Amino acid sequence: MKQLALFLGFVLTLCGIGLTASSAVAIDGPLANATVSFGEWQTDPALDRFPNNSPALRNEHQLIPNEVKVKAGGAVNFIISGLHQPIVYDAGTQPGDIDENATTPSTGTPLGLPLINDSTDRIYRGLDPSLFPRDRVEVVHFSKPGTYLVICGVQAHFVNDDMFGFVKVVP
Ligand SMILES: [Cu+2]
Repeated sequence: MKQLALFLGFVLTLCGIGLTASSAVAIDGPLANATVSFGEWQTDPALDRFPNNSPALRNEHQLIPNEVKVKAGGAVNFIISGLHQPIVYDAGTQPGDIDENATTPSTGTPLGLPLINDSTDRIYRGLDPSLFPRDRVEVVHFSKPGTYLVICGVQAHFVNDDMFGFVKVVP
């Protein structure tokens, strides 16, 4: 009898593990993730980046698409092309809420470029873009419904070029 109880306990433990594992399974379907082009290289006139050329004046400072939708628990793939830094603010934050004068200097190349450093309601700040190649990816998880503001942390891009967009997270 004691052995049976132990066995049942073992089975229940296995089930518990199974339930835990299944509840942690990632969401599926077309709204499980979305892709945002975070800056784009121009092609007119033709741009030749070979072998390692990233001209600052040949980059579009935009988020395309400007608004994407994912389900809660989903992710957004920010495909970064150019010197950009994705920063995400909590649901409801508007571009006008950002203190664009609160900055921190970039630490790589270029050195001392003002990067927006307003931590109020900030839920994600990307890498210092001056330390990395111009083309890279950051994948950001969105756990709760709401409309999230995403800005480029490069001060001049946000202030002069309106480089921002939104992630709409649905239940
Ligand atoms: Cu930018």
